[in-house]
Amino acid sequence: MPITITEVTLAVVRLDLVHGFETSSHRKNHLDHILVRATATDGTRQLVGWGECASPSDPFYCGETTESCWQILGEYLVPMLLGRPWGSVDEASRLTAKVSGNHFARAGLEMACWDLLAQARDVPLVDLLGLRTADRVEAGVSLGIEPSIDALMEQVARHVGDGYRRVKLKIRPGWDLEPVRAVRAAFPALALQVDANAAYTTAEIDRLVALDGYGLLMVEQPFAADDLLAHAALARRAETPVCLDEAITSVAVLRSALALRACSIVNVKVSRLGGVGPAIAVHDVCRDAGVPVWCGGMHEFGVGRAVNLAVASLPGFTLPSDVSGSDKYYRADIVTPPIRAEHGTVAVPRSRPGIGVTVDETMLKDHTLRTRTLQDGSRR
Ligand code: OSB
Ligand code: MG
Repeated sequence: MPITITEVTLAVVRLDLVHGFETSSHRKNHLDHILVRATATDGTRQLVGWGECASPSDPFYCGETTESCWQILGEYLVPMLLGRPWGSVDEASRLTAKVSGNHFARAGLEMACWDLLAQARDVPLVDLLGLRTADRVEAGVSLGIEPSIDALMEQVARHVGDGYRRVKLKIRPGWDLEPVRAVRAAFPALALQVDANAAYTTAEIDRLVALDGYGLLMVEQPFAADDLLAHAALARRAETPVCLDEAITSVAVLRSALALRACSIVNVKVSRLGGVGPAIAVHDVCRDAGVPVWCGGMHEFGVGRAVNLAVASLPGFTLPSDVSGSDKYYRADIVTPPIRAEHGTVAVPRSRPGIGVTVDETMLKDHTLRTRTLQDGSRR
């Protein structure tokens, strides 16, 4: 039976980070994500599916913001889907295909569709995605820029002490060689990688080449999102593998990046790509090309985190993810059961149909800044 969404409630939800997070572009102490609650019928039962729009509030990682997602979801994506039956998430996505870009907004609604479909079929989401999925996902941590090397070393020691076996350091020109050298000296065997969030220009390429020799797993997105040739130039000169994050917005761009040899590793993010479907498509192309992938994150709350875990369980995800336990980020999450790491791995939710976590309505209410409900009549 096809699924028809009859009502959607959008909620801007704010959670404070336990530790402020600074990247090459800015610092943040809390996140405002939009939770998407979709009520639907599959002909016999009423179902409720959840999605999370993990857009940053500011247009620094990409052009989208919480406010742009609120606008695009409320005025376009949700009205285009309300009241229209679909039999697969691919079909649901085609109903909103006229909306170009806006991947974070799109991903929030698409996730809710996957949750609904998995519940309608009575299976955990992971069972809809593919064969040979893993039960646990190797998780690393992504650590922000700190005011001092000492403060950074304290963060690294804490997370290594918690059992994480892979650490990613945020870098920018001026905060790169020194922190890498210090962490490498103190943790000679630690799996270590760096992420520049597009902070470098090709004039600074020598600094990046100088990272060779510290045994890094990869350098992630040193140059601007659209500058594939700059990444190809670094890949030719450096031994450290180049990984792309912001640059990979679609399978088409991925194919161009691979053809230009701009990267040898890809960070797959459900939100950046516009949902689970596009993330799987990127995974499949990389697997066929022999390019290893790993699952990146956007500081997701429990809903998006559970979805990331299902995606990260696919067989091409051979490198440790950024999908750490919720307690790395938040004192309390909005879902139960809580998502936790043990010995640096996180279990893929499989114990119930759908995304595998339940939204705690009290937590949600306590942290909601505003809501908007749309019904079938608001169809576009
Ligand atoms: O570039 O991978 C990134 C967080 C926000 C925006 C961009 C990035 C990140 C992270 C942290 O590195 C990933 C996470 O722990 O969820
Ligand atoms: Mg990144």
